[in-house]
Amino acid sequence: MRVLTGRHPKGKNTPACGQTVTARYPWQVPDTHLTPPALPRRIAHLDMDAFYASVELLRYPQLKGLPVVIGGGRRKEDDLLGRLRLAYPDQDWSAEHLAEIPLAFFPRIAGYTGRGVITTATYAARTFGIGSAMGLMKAAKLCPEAILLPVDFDQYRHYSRTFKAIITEIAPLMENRGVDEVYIDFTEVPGGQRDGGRVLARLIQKTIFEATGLTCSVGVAPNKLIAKMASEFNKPNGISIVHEADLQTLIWPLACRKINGIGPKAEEKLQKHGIHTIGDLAARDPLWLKDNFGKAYGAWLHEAAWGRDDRPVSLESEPVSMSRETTFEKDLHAVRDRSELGRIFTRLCEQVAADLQRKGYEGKTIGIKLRYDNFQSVTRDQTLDVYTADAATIRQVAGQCLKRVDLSRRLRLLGVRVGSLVKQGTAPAAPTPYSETIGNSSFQVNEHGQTQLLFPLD
Ligand code: TTP
Ligand code: MG
Ligand code: MG
Repeated sequence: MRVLTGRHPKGKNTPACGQTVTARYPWQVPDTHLTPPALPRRIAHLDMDAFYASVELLRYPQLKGLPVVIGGGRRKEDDLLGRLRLAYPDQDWSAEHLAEIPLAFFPRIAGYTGRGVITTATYAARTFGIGSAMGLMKAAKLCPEAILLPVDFDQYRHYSRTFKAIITEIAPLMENRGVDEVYIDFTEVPGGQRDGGRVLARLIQKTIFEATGLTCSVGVAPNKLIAKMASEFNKPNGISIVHEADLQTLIWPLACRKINGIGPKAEEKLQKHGIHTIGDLAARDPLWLKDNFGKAYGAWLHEAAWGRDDRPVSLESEPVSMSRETTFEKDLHAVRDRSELGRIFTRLCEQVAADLQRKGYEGKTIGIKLRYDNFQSVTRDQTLDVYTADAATIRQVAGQCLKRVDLSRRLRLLGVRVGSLVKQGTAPAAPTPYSETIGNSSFQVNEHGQTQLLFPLD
């Protein structure tokens, strides 16, 4: 992985560009230490606004300003057009005419009864309290008039690649952080220091918008940790500039949860100790934090609260894990719905294996995730001695993980994950069959050793 530290790239003894270094007298040693002082680090975090929904609005501009939610299913090429052809057979309803589809033709969420979940919602829908990860049925109660569109990952991936290519044309030091966000090292880029980085942020925003019609929000700060928080300050289509001196006024009043790395569990524990804001956290003795949250995490909490983070912007970000999960149409029971669960489980394993193979990765930590009918979630994983992208192996090991969870409750979600990824073919030679440890006993599993899987292999 190539890593950028934001230091000035010129060699120490390199004269500044265009400058001639001469010694008038032999005893005068030419001053070759003309390297300009290192520039202060300026790191941007850029995040697209309501990304999936905004991409949908590009093809259906008539929905601009309306509450729209994305989720519930995958887009089948032109459900809508098919219905239009039936309703208005004398008109041309080819794909170029999507912008002419009358509003009345779009499906609403009113009366939705499935188990679908929202991936994202337009800002107009968010004013009703609708947001990512919310069940569509709940959203239907909050805003029955909201328009429901299915997901189209190919389209989102296309725009994801497009906006990232635009950024690297302007500022080459970019780290991919997912489908709709990146970190960018502004330090050395023209405009990256002007007005704290606002000039460059504005240029990038404008160029992305002109090329795609999509808006984004940018936070520019001394490091990734603060930049990530700052990109949310002025969403949508906003720019926020944060300097070190703004720590107390802009960062300390925020909830601890705003720090990327403080999840719901840590937040709950912090709250139990009366720590609500980042300022509360900064005020705690670092030794107390270490005692209560563990040495490494406690130390990190302290540094984060003081806005310190020197992680570099790395050019390539490798995926850490790949997973597939599904929420069932109705809750399923491990015994009563054994064969259906088995089929779904096998399909998830095959999908993860196909994802790994398509992208050229293999992994050795295989895990499962369950969500019960009471919404409680559990995960289990197991690490092998070998790296794999093989569906049957993933299925076998994930099946072992399933034996370690309570299966007396009904389930609403099942997921399979493969982690500790490496590029295919780069893994060190593997020892013999993998072993797993349950409690204190370690045993080998091989082709024939696998006895009873929870769900039958079909
Ligand atoms: P986000 O950047 O978190 O959200 P967003 O771009 O929709 O909205 P915002 O303006 O607040 O940034 O996520 C990017 C995309 O990832 C989002 O458009 C849909 C998808 N996503 C999910 O599928 N499920 C989720 O729970 C979240 C949070 C996002
Ligand atoms: Mg976003
Ligand atoms: Mg995002």
